[in-house]
Amino acid sequence: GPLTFSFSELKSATNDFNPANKLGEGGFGPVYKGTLNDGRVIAVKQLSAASHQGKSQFVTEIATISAVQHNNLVDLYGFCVEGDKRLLVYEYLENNSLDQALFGKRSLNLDWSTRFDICLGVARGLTYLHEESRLRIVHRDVKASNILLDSNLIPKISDFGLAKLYDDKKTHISTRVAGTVGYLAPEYAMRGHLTEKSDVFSFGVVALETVSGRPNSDPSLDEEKIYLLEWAWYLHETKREVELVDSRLSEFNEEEVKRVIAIAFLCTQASPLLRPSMS
Ligand code: ACK
Repeated sequence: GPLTFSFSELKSATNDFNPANKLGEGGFGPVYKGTLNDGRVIAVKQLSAASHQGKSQFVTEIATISAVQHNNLVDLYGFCVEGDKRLLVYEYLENNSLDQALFGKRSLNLDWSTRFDICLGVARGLTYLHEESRLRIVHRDVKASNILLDSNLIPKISDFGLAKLYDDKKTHISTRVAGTVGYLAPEYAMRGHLTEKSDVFSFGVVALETVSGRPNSDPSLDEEKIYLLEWAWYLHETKREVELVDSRLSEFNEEEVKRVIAIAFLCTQASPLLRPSMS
């Protein structure tokens, strides 16, 4: 399980939370790069305002990540609770987030097969959370900025502060919908109806951002955007993220993938289901 760290240990690891070591601003608060005495490079997330909600996300994050382990989920080394201070300590991932890799100032030049491998890794991580872990977990905030890439560009799902356990036999209705606009499954956004399929929808959006190289917020996304959302919807309905990405898509070239997506689009055209992109 995760270890406890003292505040002074994390302070010295990050050189007194030196702004030069700041990686960015997460949902929780600032994230710093650091090095522990044993040489491990870490990312330290600091909960900025110790609000009630922040504290509960902090606990959710620790409880959830401690209970799971998978090559496509970020590894939590430990945490620190001292007075009002709350910090989380993760393995450091050298290539930052998928969002940065795709759309950042120093975006990476990702070839086609790397893009697929990233989608596949995210799909595997999610499938593990949904079906293979001891707990059954809905992440609720799957988005490109929550996917971190290691030195080999292996994707690691992070940010479990909004995660929820779910039970197939019950319908979970959230009174407070959490997540990120643009990635939210329509039935969840509109009716608070939460199942693991909400993550599958978000995954579809991430997958198409990864494949198209364009953010889903890009207003100039034309037909591709329709494909994107239709594909997301198709994945969501079939809940077969791994099979689709793995055994079907990875064997196709770019043109063929567009065709697969177009077929999914045609299939869902006839459906009276919600049309997330066009409503
Ligand atoms: O997109 P980024 O460069 O990658 O900016 C965000 C920022 O911190 C706020 O979340 C980066 N970040 C978060 N966790 C880690 C980590 N474990 N390793 C490396 N960078 C991280 C993230």
